[in-house]
Amino acid sequence: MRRRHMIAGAGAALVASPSVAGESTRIPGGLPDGTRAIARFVNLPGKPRMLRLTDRPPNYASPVNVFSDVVTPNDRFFVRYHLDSVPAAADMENWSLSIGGDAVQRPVTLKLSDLLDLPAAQVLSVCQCAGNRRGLVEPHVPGVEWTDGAMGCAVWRGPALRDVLKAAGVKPEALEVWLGGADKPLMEGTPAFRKSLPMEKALDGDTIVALSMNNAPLPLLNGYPARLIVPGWTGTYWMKHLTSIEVSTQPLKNFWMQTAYRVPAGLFPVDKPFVSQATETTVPITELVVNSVIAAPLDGEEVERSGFTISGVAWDRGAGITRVEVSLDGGRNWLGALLEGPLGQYAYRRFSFQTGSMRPGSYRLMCRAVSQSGEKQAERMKVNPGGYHNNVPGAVTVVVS
Ligand SMILES: Nc1nc2c(c(=O)[nH]1)N[C@H]1C(S)=C(S)[C@@H](COP(=O)(O)O)O[C@H]1N2
Ligand SMILES: [Mo]
Repeated sequence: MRRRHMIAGAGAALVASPSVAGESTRIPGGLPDGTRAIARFVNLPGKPRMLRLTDRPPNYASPVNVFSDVVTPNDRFFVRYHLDSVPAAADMENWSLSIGGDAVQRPVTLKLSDLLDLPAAQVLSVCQCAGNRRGLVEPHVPGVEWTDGAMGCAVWRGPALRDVLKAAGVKPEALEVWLGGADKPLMEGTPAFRKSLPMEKALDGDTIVALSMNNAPLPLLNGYPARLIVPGWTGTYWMKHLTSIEVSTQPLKNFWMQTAYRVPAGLFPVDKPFVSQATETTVPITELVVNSVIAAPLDGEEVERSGFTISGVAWDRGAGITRVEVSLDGGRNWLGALLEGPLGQYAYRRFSFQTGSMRPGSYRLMCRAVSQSGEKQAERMKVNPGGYHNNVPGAVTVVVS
C-alpha cells in the first residue's frame, strides 16, 4: 500500500481545502511567485477541489493525481477560458448552431435535436492546453502559469463535424472552417475568441461536435451543450459552447490566430502543416508533442522502504506511445516502465514501474516517453515566447525513511 503522508517543507505549502484520500491538496512547487500567491484548491459548480490559477477569466487545473487513470472524470476535468463572461446554463437553453460563410451552399441553423439525429461518432481523446506546464518554464514567461493539470482525457461523443457541415453543403473552394463560441468579451476592444481549422482537419472523421463527455452531458464549464473535439491538436481549437461555424475561402485573421498561439516555424514536429495560417517565421501551434507525467507518488510523498509503484500516463499527437522510461535518480539512469494496452490513438497510455526495496533518502523520480514515430521528449525547453509545448521530463521528489 502507498502511504499518503505529506512531508512539510518539501518545497510546497499546504493550503486549507477539504482533502480526500489520494487527492493532492498541495500547491505544486516551481510556480512563479505571483501565481503561488493566488493558487488555491477551490470548489467550482460540479467540480470540487480544482486548482485555481486565475479567477477572471476562470482557469482551473486538475490535481495531478487524477492522471493515475486514463479517463479523467468530468468533475476533475480542467477549465480554461480566455474571456471573463462565461455563459450561464440559462444562456444555453435556446442554444443553436449557425453554419454559414462564403463556402457553403446554403446557410442553416441547427438545434440540439438536429445534431442528436445525426449518426454519433465517439473518440477517447486527450484535450491538452498548449500552455500546459508553462508555469514550470524557466525563466517564467507570461500566460496562465499552469503546471501539469491543464489537460484531461475523456470519451467524447457526437456527430462528426463533416456530417454536421453536410446540412449546409461545403463548396469545393472551402479553405478553412471558422469557429465561434457563446462566451463574449466584456470589454469593448477585446477580440472575441474565434479559431479556425484547415479543411483537412475539419473533415477528418475524428473531428466531432461532442454532445457528451464520459457518457454524461458536457459540464457547463467544459462547453455545454456542444463543443468541438480536435484529437491530436492542442485545446485551443476545441471550441466550447460552439454557436457559429463559417466555412470560408479565406484564412481567419484575428488576434487568436495571427498573434496568440503561434510558435517559431520549424521548432516543433507536425505531420500536416496548417498552410493557410503559416508565415515565413511563425506557424500556429497545432499538433501535440509527445509527453508524460507521473501521477503517483505525489511530490513530497513519503514512500515505503520495501518498494513502491510509480505510475502515470503518456500521450502524443496520435502516433501512439511505444516506450516509457522512469528514472529514480534525477535522470542519470533510465529503466523501462510497464505499458498498459493502448486504449486509443489519441488517448493517454498508462504506465507503471515497481521499484525494489530502497535505501532511506530522497529520490528524484522522472519519466519520459517515446512515440511510434520515434519522437522523444525534449531534453531542454524549446524556447518560444508563449511557453508552449513544454515536454521536458518533469520530476517529483519522494522520501524513503
Ligand atoms: N468558447 C471557448 N472555447 C474554448 C476556449 C475559450 O476560451 N472559449 N478555450 C480553449 C482552450 S485554449 C482550451 S485549452 C480548451 C480547454 O478546454 P476545457 O476548459 O474544457 O478544459 O478549450 C478551448 N475552447
Ligand atoms: Mo489552451
